[in-house]
Formats: sequence, C-alpha cells, structure tokens
Amino acid sequence: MGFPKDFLWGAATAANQYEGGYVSGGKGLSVQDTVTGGDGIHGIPRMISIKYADGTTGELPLKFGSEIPSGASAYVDENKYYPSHVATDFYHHWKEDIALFGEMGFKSFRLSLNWTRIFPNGDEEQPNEEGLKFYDQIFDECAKYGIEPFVSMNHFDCPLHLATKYDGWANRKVVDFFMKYVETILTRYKGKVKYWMTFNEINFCRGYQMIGITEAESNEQKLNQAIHHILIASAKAVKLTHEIDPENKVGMMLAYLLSYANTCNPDDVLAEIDFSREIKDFYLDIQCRGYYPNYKIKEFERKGIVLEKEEDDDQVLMDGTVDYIAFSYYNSHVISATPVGESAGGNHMMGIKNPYLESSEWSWGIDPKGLRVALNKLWNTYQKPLMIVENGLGAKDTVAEDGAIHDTYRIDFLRKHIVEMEKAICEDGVELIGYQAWSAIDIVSAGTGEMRKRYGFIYVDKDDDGNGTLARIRKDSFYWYKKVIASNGEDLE
Ligand code: BGP
Repeated sequence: MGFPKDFLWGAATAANQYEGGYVSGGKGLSVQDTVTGGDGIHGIPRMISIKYADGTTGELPLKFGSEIPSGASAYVDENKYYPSHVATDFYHHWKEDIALFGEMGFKSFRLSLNWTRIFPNGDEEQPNEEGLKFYDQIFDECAKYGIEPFVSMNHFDCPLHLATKYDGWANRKVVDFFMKYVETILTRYKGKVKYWMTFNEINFCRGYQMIGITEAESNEQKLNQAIHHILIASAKAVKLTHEIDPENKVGMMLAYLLSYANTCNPDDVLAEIDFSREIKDFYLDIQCRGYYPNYKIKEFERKGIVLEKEEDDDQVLMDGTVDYIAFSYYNSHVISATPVGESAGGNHMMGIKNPYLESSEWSWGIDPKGLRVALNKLWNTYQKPLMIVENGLGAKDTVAEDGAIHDTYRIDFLRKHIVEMEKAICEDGVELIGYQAWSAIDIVSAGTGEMRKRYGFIYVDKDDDGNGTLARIRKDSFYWYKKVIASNGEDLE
C-alpha cells in the first residue's frame, strides 16, 4: 500500500509568471509581456497595452499587421505595470530557488521555457545562445539535487512578433516556427530533460493572451483553425521528441475541468456531456487516440466549420499520440441545462455553485474527492499513465510577527487532495506517476496578475504593484511538504 517507490513528488511553475528578466539575455517580447496588472486591483482592468514606434499606444485588440520596430523595450508603455517583466525573478534567483526545492526533497520540478528567450521574435533562423545557456544552468542545477525536470514546451506563451506579423496560431506558418523551436530545445537538452509536455492546458489555448490571435472569441471558424494548428504542432512535437531521444516521455497537458450534472434530469446529463466534450474530452480524445472524434466532426458540420488541412494532417495526428496525460486540477463544475443558481468561481469559470463544497477566497469550489473521480475517469477511458502537474490553493498569506507564514489552510487543501490521490492509486488501481503542487514558490497569478493570490511553499516578498525585496521565506507548508516527500506520502500530519 502507499505511494509507488519512485513517485515523482514536486511542484510546478510557468515562465511568464515566474521568470522575469523579460528583455535580459537577448530575450524578445512575448504577448504576455504586454499584459498589464490590474483585474480589480485598484479598480483597473487588465489589458494588453503596447507602445508603437511612433509613440502611440494601443490596447486590446492590438493592431494586427503592425510593423514591429526593433528594440524590445519600445513595445511596452513605461507608464504601465506589467507583472511578467520581473515576476518573482527566477532569472536572478534560480540557484537559491532550486536549492530550496532540493531542501524540500523535490523529485521533480515543472517549468516552462520562454519561447522568446530562445527565438526572440519566433521566426529567426538561429536561436539565441544566451537563452539556451540560461536553461542549461537550470537543468544542471536540478541534476545536482536529483530533481527531474518536467518541461512544458509552451505555457500560454506566444512571441509578440508572431502575433502582430502573422496573427499568431491562426497562421499555419507558426507551426513551422514552433517546430524549429521544439527541435532546438530537444536537441540541446537531450539527456538533461526526459519528461516533456507540449502545450500547457491545451484546452485553454485560445484568445490573444495565450496564442496571439485576434477575434478568437467572435470567429469560431478561425479559432478552430488555430486549435487545429496547435494540435498538429503538438502531434509533430510528440513524434520529434521520440525521434530525438527514444528515452524521452512526452505528455499532453490539460486543465481537467471535472463536471457534474446538476440533477438526474436527462437534460442536465446531456448538457454535462456536451460541456465535457467541448471543454476537455475533445483534446484528450484527439491527443490520446490520434483522430478527431465523431461528435466534433458532427459539430463542425452543423456549424458549417471547414478546417483547412494539409494532406498528411490525419497521419500526423495519428503518429503523435502522447505517452502520458498531465493535467491540472483545482476545482469542479456543476452543469445545468437551464440557467439556475449562483454561478461558481474558477479560472475558467463555468457552471453553477456546488452546495456541497466549500470555496476558496477566490470562490473556487474545493473538491478533493473530485480529484479521485478525475483520476478514475481519465485512467478508465485512456489507460495512459497520469501525472498531476498542478493542484493547489490560491490564498492571501500574511507574514506573522515571528516572521513565519502559517498557511494551515494550504496544508489542509493539499493534504485532502493527496489522501484522495492515494485512494485512487491503492484502492482503484489508477496508474499515477507523480504529483506536482501548484506552485513551487509564489508567482504571479495567470488569471488575474495578482501577487496576493499565492500558491507557493515559499513566500516571495512582492506586492500587487511590483514593490518588494523579492526575498524568499519558507512557509509552514514548506516544512510540511518536506515531511510528506521524505515519508513518500505516509506522513501527512
Ligand atoms: C492554470 C494555469 C497556471 C496557473 C493556475 C492557477 O490555469 O496553467 O498557469 O496560474 O491555473 O491560476 P491563477 O494563477 O489564475 O490563480
């Protein structure tokens, strides 16, 4: 009983929320670097805010096709605050941070690479050597502590130049640019990185901030074409990952949005099936089985959506099925055929409030048993090894008078999820290879750009406006997780 001997305990991060150094070492701008702070902080909404060479400024949607002047800092408005620019500064704290991860006993650490650190514009012939070297150091440092890196090739990240010149992933050419980047990183980090993931939360790769396309919400034809390009790129990346090193393991990464039908009314049940297909099953089916499922084909027929495909696209999808399923799990959703009840909170907020669950400070329903349900559904349907690469509680932490951070609420959240995870392994026979909490250390919130919404085991001194020393402090959850890992999940107290 208990967790498998080689269970990959660890935690996760994402480059644009953590790394900072947004124009250091030759890095180019990514779309995320043009997203301002805000979202209710001081009553200011978040926006894409950019400055053009002629000095004019623009806000979402960006002028598509605008000429990009040279010199990355020309594109942001110095009067605005952009959380990704410094984030929590992994760029300058990597040694210290990885030492702290080592101290916690991490077996694995998930990070994403900044595409624009390696190809500053996205469409160059040659990569930026300084950017490649940055990640060399990271992987070498992880190796010192016996930490297995899990690398997301893309975490909500699109070079700004690809957005403005090509309309992001709406343009098929971006598949080739991406593949050049993928080949570069796979070749460079061969032997250093074994576990790869293609696109973070591929089911949420939509919209300007994620994939650099305009009109994503209003033009379904265009959005589905862009998603097709992403799926093709992912499948090609999977194949190449195996070709470059047969030892590699490559997974898809999905936001697992568990959903329940609101009642046993068959209309609610059908509504839940529709929701699930749209929001997650489609991505799982195609990446695990290698072809568009019938319900999607029928949906396209109904809506008159016709994808432009290259001749070998079907074969590409078939050849690019994944080795494992990585997923994030935060909360669950209740789906009703008719609009009833109060709506629920969540990053990708959908559905109505579940009266059986407690909620986080950000109104996300807390559902540890739902994790067991999710693990069982995934395993029973696809029989691919599973990896939890995000699970955690966003909460406001305060530094107590004794200088400590007593985040018992976070410990409680994680403990309850780990208990259910163990049941899924030991009682249900689910094949789960590891667990990574979100997040290893405090980082900027993806959804809101806030700092006060913290997830980490390590507190970082920084506020919503970017002030702070960036000093690192171990939270109570740090010591707790260290014990969990040391006991291989036996000691959860
Ligand atoms: C997921 C993203 C992460 C992360 C997490 C928490 O959707 O993959 O990047 O941030 O959600 O969300 P938030 O930061 O908005 O609280």
